[in-house]
Amino acid sequence: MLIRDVELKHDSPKEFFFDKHVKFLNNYAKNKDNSYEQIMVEYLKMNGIYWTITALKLADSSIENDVRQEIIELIRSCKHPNGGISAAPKHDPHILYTLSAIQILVSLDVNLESSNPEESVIDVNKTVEFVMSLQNEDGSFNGDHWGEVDVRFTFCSIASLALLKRLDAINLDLAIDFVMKCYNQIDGAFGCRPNSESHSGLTYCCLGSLSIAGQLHRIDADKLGWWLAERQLPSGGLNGRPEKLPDLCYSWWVLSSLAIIGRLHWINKQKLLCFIMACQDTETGGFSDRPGNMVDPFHTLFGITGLSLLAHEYFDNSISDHEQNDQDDCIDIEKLSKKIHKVNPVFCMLDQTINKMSIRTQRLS
Ligand code: GRG
Ligand code: ZN
Repeated sequence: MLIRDVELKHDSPKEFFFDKHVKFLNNYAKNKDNSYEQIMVEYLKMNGIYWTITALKLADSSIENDVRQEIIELIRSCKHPNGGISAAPKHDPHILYTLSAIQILVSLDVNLESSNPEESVIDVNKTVEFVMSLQNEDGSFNGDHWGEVDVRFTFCSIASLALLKRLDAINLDLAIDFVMKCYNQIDGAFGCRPNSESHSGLTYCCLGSLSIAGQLHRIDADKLGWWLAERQLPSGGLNGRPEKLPDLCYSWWVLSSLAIIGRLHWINKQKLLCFIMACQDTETGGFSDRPGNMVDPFHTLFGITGLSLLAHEYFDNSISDHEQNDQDDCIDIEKLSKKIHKVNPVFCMLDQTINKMSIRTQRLS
């Protein structure tokens, strides 16, 4: 099989440039840094705020009150009469941005229960109706009223309703039956629709849906774990599917999938840590998809979430503490676990926040 990879330079950064990343993220949240226009485009605004707020929360950085207020007002102005939420004002509502908006509001501790329309940022009943309207007869979900079907939209719908505590509003059994139709027996992973090529991003969406629904027993975790572990390349980085280049965001899509099925230790932690660290810009802060490329908040979030999973969830009982220490000589994971909070592998939010809301997810061991 063809292997495409990158080579890490000998002088690649090995430490975590914590303060620089927080500064980079704060600048993005305040929308004051004009050097990242390509990802600040309006059609990704709601996602961009979710990536930034989540990364800042994981780095234990407080969100200034005026920034919080601005974000809440933006979400208010992205609400639509059908209950859906758009990426930016005057754009069309879509489930991708609806989930991001809900994640942001939950992370910012905004009270979604308020019955006073003046106080409530979104109308929860209307938003639930929007999600319900997206489900098709075969259990699948459209992303919006244009009708594209993809398991990404299944995950966004299920995760949105789980955060709103309204999972009973959809036919969850049928939704999971559709997810299982996207399961590929041959490699144990999932595609975007039935009979589509397996991809780790879509595998995360399917495992997240199965985890929320408590249906993880329906997959072959060993076969899937093997396919996911094979995503690691000689550089230590991970790709999304065979024969593709490594990309930092797969430190989330692949690692969270492995964490959900209890097989995170099937990849080489130290090699992946070196790849993640090499994707930092030590001058501006932030992470890029591959070493030396332009940084952006999307890859910055997934660099940090990857580090969080490695720091808090990687338990390898097969090697002794002594060997573990030997392996850890490259990057001090112990120090990292004190700087970065634990991320929830299903919701990609602070684990504490999900626990505080008593939202249950299933994990395999
Ligand atoms: C709450 C974290 C979170 C996510 C919400 C939007 C979403 C749910 C998940 C996205 C999952 C994902 C990354 C899917 C990828 C789909 C796909 C087939 C990408 C292929 O893109 P290429 O060809 O990338 O540009 P590769 O790396 O395969 O070359
Ligand atoms: Zn990427």
